[in-house]
Amino acid sequence: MTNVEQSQAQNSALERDCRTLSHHVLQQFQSFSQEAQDLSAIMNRIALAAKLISRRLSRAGIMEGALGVTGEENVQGESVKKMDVYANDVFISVFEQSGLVCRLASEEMEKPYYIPENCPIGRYTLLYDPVDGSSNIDTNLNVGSIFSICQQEGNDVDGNANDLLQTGRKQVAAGYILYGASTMLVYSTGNGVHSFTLDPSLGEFILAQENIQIPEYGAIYSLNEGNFWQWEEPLREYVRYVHRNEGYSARYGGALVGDFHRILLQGGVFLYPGTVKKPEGKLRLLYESAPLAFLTEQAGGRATTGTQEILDVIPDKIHMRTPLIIGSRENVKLVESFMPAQSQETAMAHSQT
Ligand code: P6P
Repeated sequence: MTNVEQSQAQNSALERDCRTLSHHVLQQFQSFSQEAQDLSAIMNRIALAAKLISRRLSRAGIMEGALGVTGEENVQGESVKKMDVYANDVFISVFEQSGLVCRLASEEMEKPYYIPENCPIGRYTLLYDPVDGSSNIDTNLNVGSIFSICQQEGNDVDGNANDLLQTGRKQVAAGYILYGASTMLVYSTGNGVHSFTLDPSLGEFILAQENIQIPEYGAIYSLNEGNFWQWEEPLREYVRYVHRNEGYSARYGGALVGDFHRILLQGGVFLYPGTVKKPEGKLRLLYESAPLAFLTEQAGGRATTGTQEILDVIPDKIHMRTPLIIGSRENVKLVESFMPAQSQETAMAHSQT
């Protein structure tokens, strides 16, 4: 390699290492407006939370407080892992004394957590699932954090955060962190979907991919077929179809973020449908399905309950659950083609609004 080529290679490596998350967020707004600076600062705090959680996960097997359960149950009635508590506290801690976020609504907390010193200065609310798929931790499989950022509307004087019961189209930003072979942060502020990889030697999230577009179609279908006996007949018909036709591959990791990330990059469809016993399904709208639906629509895909676009659903409570069918447009359309006519008409009407 000549000196010139070596210098060019060093410059391009330097340019790459300078494409950090906070710099990228400001670029999204192409201005230094208050909103741009707020979101850049909020994303920076989320990145700090991601680094703290990633660091503990990377040592889970050799340090206290990372593996196993607390013995408690959360508001969802699920067994709480030690990492769930740690990660939930991390997100709270990184926003205290930040002046940025006034409230945090989490899968792990029945009511939103208020940071009085930030209210009402910080007009933003963070909705998050601190560690999604935490049952994977004890077997060293991938887990994720999911986040959604909304602006506070009104003054929430009664502390019930009713202004959060709004459609996912009101999100100002959304994304997730995937704690996998590498730690990745994927986000959108409504101007495309962008991914960053944590460089532990720098302690920075470096831009990996800009304007990610989900393939129009993909071979992967991702759902827990152990629930087959609980599904409505139309969904069973869809699963029989992909079993009987060439060109489909089943992938299911049991952790939403990893399963979704695969679909985002390779195409296909992820499904967590309702069952006869639980028609609303398992996944929570405000801090699981809606943030991922925001990303999916930004990436050219679709996300539906089976009868309504996820981003059009208005929740009746913070921890509301909905069925989720999310991924490539053609794959979602194939799933819908097995739904009863009236559901298809409803879904079609919603998807064209
Ligand atoms: P099941 C993890 O508990 C989670 O909330 C999602 O991350 C994941 O997609 C789903 O539940 C897995 O649920 O019933 O297949 O174990």
